[in-house]
Amino acid sequence: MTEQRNPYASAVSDYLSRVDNFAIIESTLREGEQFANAFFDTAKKIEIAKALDEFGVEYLELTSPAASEQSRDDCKAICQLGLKAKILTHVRCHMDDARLAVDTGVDGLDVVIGTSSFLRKFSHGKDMDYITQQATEVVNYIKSTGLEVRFSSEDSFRSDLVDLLNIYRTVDKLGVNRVGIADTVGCANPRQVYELVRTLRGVVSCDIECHFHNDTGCAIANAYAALEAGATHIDTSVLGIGERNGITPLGGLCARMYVVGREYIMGKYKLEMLRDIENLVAEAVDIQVPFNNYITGYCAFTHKAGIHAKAILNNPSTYEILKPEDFGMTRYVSIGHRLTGWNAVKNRVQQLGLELSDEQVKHVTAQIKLLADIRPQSLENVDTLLRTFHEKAKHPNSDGFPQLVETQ
Ligand code: HCA
Ligand code: CU
Repeated sequence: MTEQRNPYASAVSDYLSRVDNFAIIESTLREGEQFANAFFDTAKKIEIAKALDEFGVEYLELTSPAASEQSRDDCKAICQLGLKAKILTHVRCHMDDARLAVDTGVDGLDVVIGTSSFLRKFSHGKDMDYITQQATEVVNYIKSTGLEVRFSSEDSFRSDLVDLLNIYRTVDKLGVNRVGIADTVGCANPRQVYELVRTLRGVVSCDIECHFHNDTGCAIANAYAALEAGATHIDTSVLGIGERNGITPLGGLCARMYVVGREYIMGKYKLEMLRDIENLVAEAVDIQVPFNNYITGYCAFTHKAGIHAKAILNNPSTYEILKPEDFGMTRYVSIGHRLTGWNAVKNRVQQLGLELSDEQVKHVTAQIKLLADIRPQSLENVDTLLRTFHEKAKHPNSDGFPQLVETQ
C-alpha cells in the first residue's frame, strides 16, 4: 500500500502557513492567574513552571512584576530556575513597568496597550499619537537592554485597522521581535482572524503572536486560522483558564495541531504529560477537568454505539483521529447499555478469557440489552453476566442457550 498524504496537513499552496512551525507562549502563570479561582503561591507557580518546561513549551509568560511585591519576587524566582523555556513577563506599555520587568532577569517582555475605541475612551483615555509615542519609548528602552520585546494591541479586532497597521509598522521598524494580536473579548471568528493576520503578515517582517479569548468557543479555531495565515506564536493556558471563560487551551491546541502534523507535535512536546499537568492546575484552582475536555476528558476515548465499537475494534482509525496511546491515555469500549453490539461484547468475552460461540455471544448480547433497557449496566455487572452465562453454557436449557434474563 502506498503511503497516503495526510489530508489535514497544510496544502503546498498555503505558502504563508506556519502550522508546522510555530511556538507556544504558555500563559497559565499570567492569563491563567486572571482566572476567577486562581491564587497561586510561589511553590505552586514553580511547580507549574517546571512541569510546562518539561512538557516542552517554548515560552512561559508571567504576571507583571508591577502587579504586586509577591509577583515580582515570584518572577525573579522562576527566572532563576534555569529552565529551557524562555521566560517572559507581561507589562503595560509604560516605562515604570518596563524598568521593573527588566530588573527581574526575564528573557523578554510582552508589552501591551489597548487600541480599540472602547479602551481608548473608557480605559486609559489616550489617543493613537500618545500610544505611538509611548510605544516608541518603551520598545526602544527594552531593545537597549538586549531583551526580547513584543508589542501587542489589546482588543485588536475592535480597533481601527489603519491605526493598528500603523502602530505595528512603527514598532516593526524599531526592531521588535514580535507584534501581537489579541482578541481580548472573544469576538473574532476564524475568517476574520485569517484576514487580519494575513494583512499584518504583509505589513511587518517580525514574528506575529496571537492571543484568543474563548467567549464564543472559537479560541482554538482562531489560533489555527492565525497559524494558517502566518502567525508564529500562540498564547495558551492549561485548561484554557484566564479572564472570564479563558483562552486557547494548551491541550486543545495540541490536539488540533497533532491532527495536522503528528510527528512535529510529538517531537516538540511530551504529550503524555498533559493529563498530569491539567490535574496539577485543576487542583491548584479547585476545578474539575471537564468531562468533554480535549484528550483527557473522561469520555475522550470512550466508544459506545455498537456500530462504532465494532469498527474501532477492527481498526481504531475508523472513529479516532487522535491515538490515545500517544497521549498516555487508553481507549475504552463501553458495552453495558442498550446501544451495545455483539462484536463489542465478543471482544470483552475474549478479554475475560471465556469461550463462547458467535451465536452464544449474540444471545448474551440480547440479554444485556434487555437488562440495560431497565437500567445501564456497569462493566462489573456485564462481566458477572458473561461469566455466569459462560458457566451455564455448559448446561444449556432446551433451546440450547442458557437463560439469565426473563424474556416473557
Ligand atoms: C487582558 C490583556 C490580554 C493581553 C493579551 C496580549 C488580552 O485583557 O487582560 O498581551 O496579547 O486579552 O487582551 O490578556
Ligand atoms: Cu487575555
